[in-house]
Amino acid sequence: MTDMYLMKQSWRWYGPNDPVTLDNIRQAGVTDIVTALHHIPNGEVWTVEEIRKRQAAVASKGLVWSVVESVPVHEHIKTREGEYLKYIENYKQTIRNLAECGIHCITYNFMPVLDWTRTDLAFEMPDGSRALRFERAAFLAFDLFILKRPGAEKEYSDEDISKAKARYDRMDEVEKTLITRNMIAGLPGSEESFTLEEFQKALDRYKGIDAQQLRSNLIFFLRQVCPVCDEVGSRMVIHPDDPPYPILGLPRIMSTAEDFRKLVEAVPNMSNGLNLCTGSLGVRADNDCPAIMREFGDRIDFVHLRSTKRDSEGNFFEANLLEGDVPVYEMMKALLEVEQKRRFRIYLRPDHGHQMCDDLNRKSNPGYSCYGRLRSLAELRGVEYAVSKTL
Ligand code: CS2
Ligand code: MN
Repeated sequence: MTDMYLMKQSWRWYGPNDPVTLDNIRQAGVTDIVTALHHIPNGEVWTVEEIRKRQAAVASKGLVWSVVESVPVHEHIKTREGEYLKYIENYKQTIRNLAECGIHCITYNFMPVLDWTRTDLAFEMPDGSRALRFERAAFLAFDLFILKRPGAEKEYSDEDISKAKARYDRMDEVEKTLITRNMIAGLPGSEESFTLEEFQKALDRYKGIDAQQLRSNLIFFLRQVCPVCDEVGSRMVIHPDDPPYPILGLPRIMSTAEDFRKLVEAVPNMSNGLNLCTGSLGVRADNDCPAIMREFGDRIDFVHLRSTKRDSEGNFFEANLLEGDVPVYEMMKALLEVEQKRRFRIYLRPDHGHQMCDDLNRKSNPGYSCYGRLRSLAELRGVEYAVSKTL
């Protein structure tokens, strides 16, 4: 297999506070680390000194920090107000500083206010492991009866509202507190957390910003930063919306292949890239992830391979890799074919995994415990090995 291009096995590490240590990760057998300087406030420049410090910690265990996930995009850039020009300049400087340190793959997202959203972070699977889940009725109950977002009731059908009311009536105080925390207290990766009041204020900043406006703000941002990336040989890879549709009255613009097509048309620079997350895109039945892999292959340097299982009510949970809706075999085949064509190894990481085995008694970042991701990674290796034999 000397001339096969295989995936670059990577793993997300939240830095020195991550309960899953670099020593653990080394034993997972990956070569590359995906991390971010979470301690630097959104919008500020990541200095070469800070980047080097993290890089040295990773290197001391024989690993390489090659992908940033994420350099967060400040809310002012998303709404194009306030100090957005300053924040864009800072972003450019961070890109340059990362490049100076040899780090060229930069993940980001452009979801207003929230990063990924789940109602339940400990949904019990039949085998006793725990998964992340999005339950639509519970989510609507939060929106309509806990947050009481003005105008929310106009966005849902009568049937939806009565289901949400019934769901709300079944919640005790503990569950109400828990779902509120899951919604607004910041999941790992999202750098923001709010009180209910602050949260409503953050939503209000998007009054008057529809999908078209948000897209134009993203294009504005990309037209500024992509030339810098071109200069220093880096690529911005956008993470898709999760879930891939508008929520809480907020527009979302990176949910489908068509959404990415529009971005590429507006900003054709090759540094305008995609972080293909099959777990996020796969929540929609009309997203064909292997086809997206093939269509945009030369712009995809980073893949998150995980699977979700959806039902007809609009709920979904994060399934075992090989048991969800994502066609993992087809996806791996598309990925390997793109790699051979490009003569390039794409960074691939297991995304969220189940909380299982000893991790059930340990605190870790939701979705980012150790064993569940080890299981996914092992399965991914097996699929890759088998598919590579057929090429
Ligand atoms: C991640 C996202 O855990 C996850 O779902 O894939 O938080 C991702 O890091 C961001 O959206 C990228 O900016
Ligand atoms: Mn992802």
